[in-house]
Amino acid sequence: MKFTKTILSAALMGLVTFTSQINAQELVGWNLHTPDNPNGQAMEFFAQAVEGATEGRHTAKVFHNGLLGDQTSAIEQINIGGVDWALFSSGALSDTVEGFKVTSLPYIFSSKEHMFKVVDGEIGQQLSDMLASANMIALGWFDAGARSFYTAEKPILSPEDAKGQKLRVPNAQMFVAMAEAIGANATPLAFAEVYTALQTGVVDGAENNPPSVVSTRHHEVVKHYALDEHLMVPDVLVMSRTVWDSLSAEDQARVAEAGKQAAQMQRELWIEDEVAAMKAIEAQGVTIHKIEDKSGFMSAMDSVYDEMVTSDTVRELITAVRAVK
Ligand code: GTR
Repeated sequence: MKFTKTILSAALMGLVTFTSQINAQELVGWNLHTPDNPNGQAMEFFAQAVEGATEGRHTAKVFHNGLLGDQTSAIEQINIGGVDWALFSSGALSDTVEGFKVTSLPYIFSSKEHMFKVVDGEIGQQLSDMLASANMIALGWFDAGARSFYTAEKPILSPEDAKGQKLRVPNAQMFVAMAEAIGANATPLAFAEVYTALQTGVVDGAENNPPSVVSTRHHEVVKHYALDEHLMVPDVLVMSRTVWDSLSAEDQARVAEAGKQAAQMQRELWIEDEVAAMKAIEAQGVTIHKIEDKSGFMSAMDSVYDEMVTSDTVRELITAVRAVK
């Protein structure tokens, strides 16, 4: 990362004041989450591992809490050099990299084991190749749990309950299609804006995994969490291909190993954090609704497939994902 380049792109985002902390040699990392959540911790680990493994030839710094901008702009920044490495959600990437539509489809994975088998295997490699064409090198797949709906007044226990509710979704076509499929009023908003939107009643609810509900304190401003688990969208740790190409082959191997270790660490921390988050949500007085029969949600979301699956590549990938046992 060249200092001037960082200054320029940060200036574009109105963030010049923060960049004075950025050292000329440092690889700038973008994280949407807090430093102490599993993603933040694993990214800190990665930053240190890169420095250690390359004997200081490369150093890395993570900017947490979306300090360098929201996820949509961070994806653009990786292309223009404002961000060197980042943790992105498959969902957020689905508008940019076609294959990520597949990992962002409702109920595409039958379990967490299925999801990891897919992303750690041949299909994950195919997705990595697609990412590389979009100037990103995949370094590790992180657990992002399952996303479920949480609401201020009426719980969403069936698709009918969502009708007319204003639900916040991330800024990607897939999420909008998903909310509309159950008759909700989809309201795309950046992650950082959701707390206030819930608190002031701009939206009636949102959807996310338990650790994100707690780290954003959304559980303080809702009453119901209905576990329909409609989306299991893994996150992916990426490095800008431009930066990657500038590393020696040895350093690339070391950085790749650091990415693998960071993913391993994150997956372990995530399991503990998910349990702690569910306890915190309950302790806050939010009613947790287990949904044993998800078939109503599943069939309602069939229409998302009709809308989003528009190419043979995506169709073939879906068939391949379903064939992984
Ligand atoms: C989180 C995910 C983020 C982002 C966020 C959101 O679970 O890790 O990448 O998608 O949800 O809802 O905006």
